[in-house]
Amino acid sequence: MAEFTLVIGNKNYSSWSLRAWLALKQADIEFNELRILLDQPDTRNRLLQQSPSGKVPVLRHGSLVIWESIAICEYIAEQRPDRHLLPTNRTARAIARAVSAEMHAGFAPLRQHMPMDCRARRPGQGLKPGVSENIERITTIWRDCRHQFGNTGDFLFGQFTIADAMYAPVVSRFITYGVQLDECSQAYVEAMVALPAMQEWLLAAAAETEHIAESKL
Ligand SMILES: N[C@@H](CCC(=O)N[C@@H](CS)C(=O)NCC(=O)O)C(=O)O
Repeated sequence: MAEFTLVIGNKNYSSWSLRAWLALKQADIEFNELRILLDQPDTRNRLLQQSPSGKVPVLRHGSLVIWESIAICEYIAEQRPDRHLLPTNRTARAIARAVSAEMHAGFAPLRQHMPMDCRARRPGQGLKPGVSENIERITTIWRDCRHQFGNTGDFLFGQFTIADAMYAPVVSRFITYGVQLDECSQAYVEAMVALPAMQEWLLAAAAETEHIAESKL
């Protein structure tokens, strides 16, 4: 029995779950996974049994219950300092936290009009008001991080950090909605998708059989 349990939603749809799950995998932490299907008659009750906020993801570590994906990612980084899920350089660490918080708090148009649906391919759809501005801002963040901090690897801060976990669902969305990207952002998307853990999530999402209507996401 692993020390950690992560409560998640459907892998195909639950973007916030992906962030915490990927951080755990990249930290090389063993964990049990409890999946609660979203959009079912008993979803609300099942979520409330596990999660004080009634949302996933939730991480259980002994008697400690942590909700909110960004808090979970920070906790995971603290549990495995040797995995450097937060950059060791203070400047890089501050910016990693800033771009992670910006993702956690923002980009509502993108999240609303390009919901994560890993299996789907909807090129050209979702470009509703505000979405192009979100894409522009996200790709600016990606390029800036890659240029300033990325020279030791393929990720935003070189090696994989919690900032990459926070942007992982955006990577999936850009693929689903066929978003045209500059060379640097496209290379970043490809590096993220090539991660074995990301492949594992996408394969599991593809094998799920539940369908949630786009309008409900
Ligand atoms: N701010 C939260 C957002 C969590 C969230 O909205 N999770 C969705 C699934 S991706 C959820 O649990 N929704 C409840 C429901 O669909 O009933 C976080 O960062 O963890």
